[in-house]
Amino acid sequence: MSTLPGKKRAPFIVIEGLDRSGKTTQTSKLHSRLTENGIDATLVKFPDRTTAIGKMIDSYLRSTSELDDHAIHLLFSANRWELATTIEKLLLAGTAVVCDRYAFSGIAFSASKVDSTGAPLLPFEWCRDPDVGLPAPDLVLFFDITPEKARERGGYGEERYEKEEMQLRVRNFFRRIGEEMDGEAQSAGGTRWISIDAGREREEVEHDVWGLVEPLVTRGVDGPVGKLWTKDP
Ligand code: Z5A
Ligand code: MG
Repeated sequence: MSTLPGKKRAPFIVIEGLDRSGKTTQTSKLHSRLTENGIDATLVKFPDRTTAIGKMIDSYLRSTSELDDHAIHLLFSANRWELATTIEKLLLAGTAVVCDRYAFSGIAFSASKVDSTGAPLLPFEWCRDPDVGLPAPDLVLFFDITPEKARERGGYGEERYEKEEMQLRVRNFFRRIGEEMDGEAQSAGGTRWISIDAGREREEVEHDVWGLVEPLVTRGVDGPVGKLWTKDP
């Protein structure tokens, strides 16, 4: 049951960012803290490896299957669309949604893929198109971290994409997406994008996240859920 005042809906909060930046650690802490404070909240994560589509993504990421670059990109997007109606319903019913990665990872990682000559395999706009119209987050907290700091955290793992060269390109694409979101908050569906220095101690990051999220969940949000990269809701 909603704990929000009047006809307000709950906010959609996304934590995005680079590998090893602490997204999973902090989305989980945030979800627990909201619940402990009596605020209705649901935690979602993309890729959601539990669905049929998610299982295909999982096997691709662990390199146990091969897929065309276009096909895997569309599967990542479809994996979000599978949950789109659920997310919207939760928000309208007063349950805040905390999300670990979203469409921004989808664009940044796919647009960072290059061929053997270093030429991009998938155009940026093509990568964005399938996610146009998804529920728009009210707040994106972008976790920035230097490759050096990420390395201190045990370096990158064993999955596809977890290579430093790729991560540097991903970082640049995230910057571009963040600048565009800031510049076009309205056309982006009303999303606010805030960069967080994720290279600090867990407690410092948690403190900043809570400071940004707490007022939003307490106050609630007016109006319908926005649509990503779409002017009209
Ligand atoms: N991908 C894509 O291509 N297209 C898409 O549309 C989407 C994703 C949605 C798997 O994602 C891959 O899918 C990913 C992007 C691509 N590829 N890569 N590379 P994933 O979300 O499943 O990835 P992950 O396995 O969860 O890892 P991660 O996201 O890189 O990590 P994280 O969640 O940001 O960090 P963490 O697990 O919370 O923390 C990492 C370690 O650091 C851990 O040991 C923590 O205890 C430690 N940690 C956390 N915070 C701190 C601080 N503050 N100080 C010190 N140590 C810390
Ligand atoms: Mg994670």
